[in-house]
Amino acid sequence: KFLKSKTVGLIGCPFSGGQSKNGVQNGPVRLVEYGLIEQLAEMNWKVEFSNQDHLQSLEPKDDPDIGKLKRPRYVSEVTRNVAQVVQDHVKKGNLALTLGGDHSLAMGTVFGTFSVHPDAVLIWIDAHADINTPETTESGNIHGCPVSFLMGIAGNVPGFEWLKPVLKSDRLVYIGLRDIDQPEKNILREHKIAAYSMHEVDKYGIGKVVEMALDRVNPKRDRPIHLSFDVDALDPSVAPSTGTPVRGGLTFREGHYICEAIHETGLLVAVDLMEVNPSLDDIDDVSVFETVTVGCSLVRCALGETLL
Ligand code: B3U
Ligand code: MN
Ligand code: MN
Repeated sequence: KFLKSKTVGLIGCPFSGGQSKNGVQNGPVRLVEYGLIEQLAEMNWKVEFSNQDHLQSLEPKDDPDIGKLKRPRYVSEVTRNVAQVVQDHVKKGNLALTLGGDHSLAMGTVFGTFSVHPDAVLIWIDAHADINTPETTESGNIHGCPVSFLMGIAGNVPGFEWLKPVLKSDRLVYIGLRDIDQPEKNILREHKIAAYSMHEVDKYGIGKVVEMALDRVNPKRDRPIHLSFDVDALDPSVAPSTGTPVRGGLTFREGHYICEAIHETGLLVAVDLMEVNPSLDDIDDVSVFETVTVGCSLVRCALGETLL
């Protein structure tokens, strides 16, 4: 409905500046090495791949903290660039598929989508709410903050003037939450943001949860959808190779079901797959293999791969 052709703009973003562990910048290369492009081509997608390897060169020589925020200038420059690439694809009617990299990149991807489709909705699949403000963040890691910036509740942070608030609180829904800071809980409540934690997934089942989520933000099923999938939403037994794993997550099938059901709406215009870290210290090859392959298969399901 919103796509002009079966073309996917595959955007590799080797970026780790939104958090403090090394390795997540290698996520995109690994996903591609494991065959993602061929797999999508096999599904009859035309793939326009661009690896944004210039992103790392945007790192400023000097990037002192602003308040608690770490590497603010670097994150801002990178996400501003990513926003432009996503925007170009979405404007052309391509599906924008961004591979991270850490989740601060979603400041760029979501901004890019919403600058073309201001009426879009954001479905955020994550163990974390990533809605800390520069005031509430304890870690100072900006990958814990992108949603507050997108909503315009982050206040004025020097360097982020370009990031106009595009996301209204009733256009955002979370699935998979289980590790939320107290100030984030307050923000979710205050803004009446739709959120389905693992408790609701257990209580209602994933089928019902996805339906309720879509009913909340997209009742007429007429708004374009941006899906931002943090691989740590999955249980660490399924996707261990990520920077901040949290026990009690989505099963393999629950994660895939979400992607399949959102594909079925026919409304998807952009997908992010974030926080795949194939080069963590102390991680074994099997864990990396499982995480990268599950990442590829989530993407395939979001792009229409079916079981039958
Ligand atoms: N809420 C914490 C932890 C966190 C958020 N996102 C991830 N971890 N991956 C924070 O740092 O803001
Ligand atoms: Mn996240
Ligand atoms: Mn997360």
